[in-house]
Amino acid sequence: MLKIHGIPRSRAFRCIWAAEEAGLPYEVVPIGFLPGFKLERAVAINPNNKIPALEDGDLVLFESLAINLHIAGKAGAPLMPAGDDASRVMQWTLWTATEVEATTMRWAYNTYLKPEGERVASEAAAGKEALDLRLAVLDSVLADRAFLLGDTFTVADLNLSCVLYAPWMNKYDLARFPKVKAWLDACLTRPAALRARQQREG
Ligand SMILES: N[C@@H](CCC(=O)N[C@@H](CS)C(=O)NCC(=O)O)C(=O)O
Repeated sequence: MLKIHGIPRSRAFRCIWAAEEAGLPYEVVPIGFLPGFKLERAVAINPNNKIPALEDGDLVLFESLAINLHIAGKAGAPLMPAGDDASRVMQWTLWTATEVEATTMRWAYNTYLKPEGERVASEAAAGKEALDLRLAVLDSVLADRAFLLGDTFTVADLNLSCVLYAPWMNKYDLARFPKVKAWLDACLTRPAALRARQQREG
């Protein structure tokens, strides 16, 4: 049984979604930053004292997107394809981590996450400008395919769309990126995504 340490309102949502897509049994160990959940406990499982972390038998992992690669690897194809497509999954996951997440968070912190008085409008604008550059790239890639690797949803789609869930949910202007909008709609309304979102949003 997979143990996902975290709460659905955190990045643990991503790993819950991955476990749902993989169809693997899991339990959520509720460690978090909401009242009643002490984040200090996370350091026992994750040296960064952050969530999520995964326990799978003797294996303990941190980093949500790496956890998702592990979960998808256990499920195999089509979620985690083999051969060159496994390298493409790695490419998109690293692109997500290095190019997309920080720009997304720069926009999100300064748009709705920080208390109103702490938000900096110029930071929000800079985050949006940087994220728009990435979304333009993504829109061009999705011009001739439904998902990142072709016709089939893989963990590459999961890892990128779970990071873009924040703008998608919070009225980010996607009008210039219709392919991205359609792809996000498709990813984030999959049955497994809806089951994970129900835990987070419900
Ligand atoms: N890169 C890490 C980020 C983990 C992270 O920052 N988690 C947040 C919750 S979503 C956290 O634990 N924050 C508490 C803190 O930074 O003290 C991942 O993707 O797992």
